Order: sequence, then C-alpha cells, then structure tokens
Amino acid sequence: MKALIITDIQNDFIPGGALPVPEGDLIIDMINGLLEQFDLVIATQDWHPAIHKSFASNHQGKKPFDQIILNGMEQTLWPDHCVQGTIGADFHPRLDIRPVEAIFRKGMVPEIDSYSCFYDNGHIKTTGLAGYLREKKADELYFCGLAGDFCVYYSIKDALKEGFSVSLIENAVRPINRLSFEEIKRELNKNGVKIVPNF
Ligand code: VGL
Ligand code: ZN
Repeated sequence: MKALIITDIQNDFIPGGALPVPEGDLIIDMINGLLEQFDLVIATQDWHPAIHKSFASNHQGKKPFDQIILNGMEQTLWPDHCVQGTIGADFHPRLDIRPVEAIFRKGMVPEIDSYSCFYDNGHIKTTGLAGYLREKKADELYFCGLAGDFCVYYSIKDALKEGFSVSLIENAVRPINRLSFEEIKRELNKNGVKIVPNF
C-alpha cells in the first residue's frame, strides 16, 4: 500500500516565513494534486517550544546558521521557527489537509532537534510513525515537502533503516541548499531510494 508523507508544509518554511525554503511555495499545488492517488496521506509538523535549543536566540552570542555542539551532537542553529501554536507553525493555508489521516509532530524536546519524522536526531525517542505505518499496511512510502536537505532527507534515511520501500517525489520537494541536495539525492539513490520527478 502506498503512503504519501507530506513534510513540514508550514508557514515558517515558505518564503515570507521565519526559515524560508527557496521556492517552497511552488510545491504546494503540486502536492495537492498528488493526494488522491495515495491509499494513505499523512503530514508532519515541526513543533518547537519557544525555549528550543536549536534556536540561536536561546544561546548567548550565537546567530542563526552558526554550528555548535549540543548535548554531544553537531547542531545548526536556526532562527526561531515553528513555535507551537503560532501562525508560523500552522500548515500553509493553500495545502489541502482534508485527506490527511494523521499528523505527526516532532521537535518538542528542548534539548534535542528532530529532523526525521521517525526519531529525534539522537535516535532516542520514536514518534511512533513506523509502527503506525506498519499497522496501516503501508509499505511503499513517497516523500515530498520541506526541507529536502533536512527533514525530508533524515526522514528518508530512517524510513530505509525501518525497511520501507522509499521514493522521493523530486518536483514536490525543495531544499534549503540546492548544491548539497544534489549530493543528497545521489547518496539516497545509491542506497535504494527511487527518485521520481512526479507521481
Ligand atoms: C527543518 C531546519 C530546522 C525542516 C526543521 O523541516 O527541514 N529544518 N527545523
Ligand atoms: Zn525545526
């Protein structure tokens, strides 16, 4: 069974938002056009408390995009984004969320970031998504959304580890950094991910 995983189509990741992904707005209509072709549609939300340690504002003397070591792990510091309950954390109003059966949220624990929709970056806590998908008999996962080089990338790596068959819908994804995303797509393809332009 085929499941579509819509990653973080939230106002803060769209141009005009706090952590804009270039052309993030251009994939929304394309994603809306994919929905009815899937047996199951789920969506994810980055969902941080205001005190989250991935925010540069919570570290004295640091600015967005600085790199630090946070609890023993490399961490990019971000502008404040997707704060729980704010408009920036809401789904973009043009995204058709009617067919979305479940929403999985991540990034709630202040001390650790969570790019993947399956686990936090230290693989300490699960979101329960892998078990949910198995119970729903979804074995073929299709990924789209933002940002291609962070949340989509880390989610796909975990999906492979969990044994799912994985496709990336290239035209329905945008990265923060285009160059690193080209490298990421080569790596994912080598590891068995099907890169498809559309669906
Ligand atoms: C994301 C950076 C920080 C993402 C989330 O959704 O790709 N990127 N938090
Ligand atoms: Zn975040």
